Amino acid sequence: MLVKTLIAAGVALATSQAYALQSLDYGWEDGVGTILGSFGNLADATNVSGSQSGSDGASSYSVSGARSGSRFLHVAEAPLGGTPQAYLAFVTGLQAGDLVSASFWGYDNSAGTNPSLRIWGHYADAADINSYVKSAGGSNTYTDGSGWSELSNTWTFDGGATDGLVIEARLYSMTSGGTSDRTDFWIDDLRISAPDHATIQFAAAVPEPESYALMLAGLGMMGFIARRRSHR
Ligand SMILES: [Ca+2]
Ligand SMILES: [Ca+2]
Repeated sequence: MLVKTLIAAGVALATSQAYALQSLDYGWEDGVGTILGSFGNLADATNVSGSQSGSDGASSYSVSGARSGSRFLHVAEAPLGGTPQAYLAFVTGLQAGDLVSASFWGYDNSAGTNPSLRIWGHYADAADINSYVKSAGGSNTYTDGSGWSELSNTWTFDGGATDGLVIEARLYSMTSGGTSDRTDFWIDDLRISAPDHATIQFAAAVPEPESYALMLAGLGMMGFIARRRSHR
């Protein structure tokens, strides 16, 4: 499915816009990264490994481990309410007509009923991932309940309002019959494809505030040294 999508994108590019595609694969294997942000009642984003168990809203259920590699993402909806969103990636520097494809795998052992996951997106300003501008839509397909299943979607950037696209995992919990005010979810193997001129951010690529401040301080010092030298 993804391959077909990329081929279709390639054909579209060949006939209209000549830019190269970049793609990113992230499977949480760094053991550190989680998500870039969230909306709604999203709780306990953690980078996990090995067998995990949690609540499906009514009873305990478990996953034997990562879909690939050894690490994967855990998130929860707690307390239940609305449709929480986990921000998995932020694609910025986009222009009208750009194609962005994204996919990830979600764990789900309840076919045809919640809990389930979907892939969705919304527009935001590149300077602030929390600057919701408007929905970008997504795929109406849910995780299929067979264990790990893949969710994917391709967006054509409309470019009218802003220059960033946030890729979301949307969490759907039991709406009736539940006994717990919490549902756990697991995600692995994120893949993003975007034009070369765009920037793809995901959780592991964001510098810690401390190291980022040090980096800025270092750049400032270099500028100071350069200025001093130019005065000699
Ligand atoms: Ca993984
Ligand atoms: Ca389900």
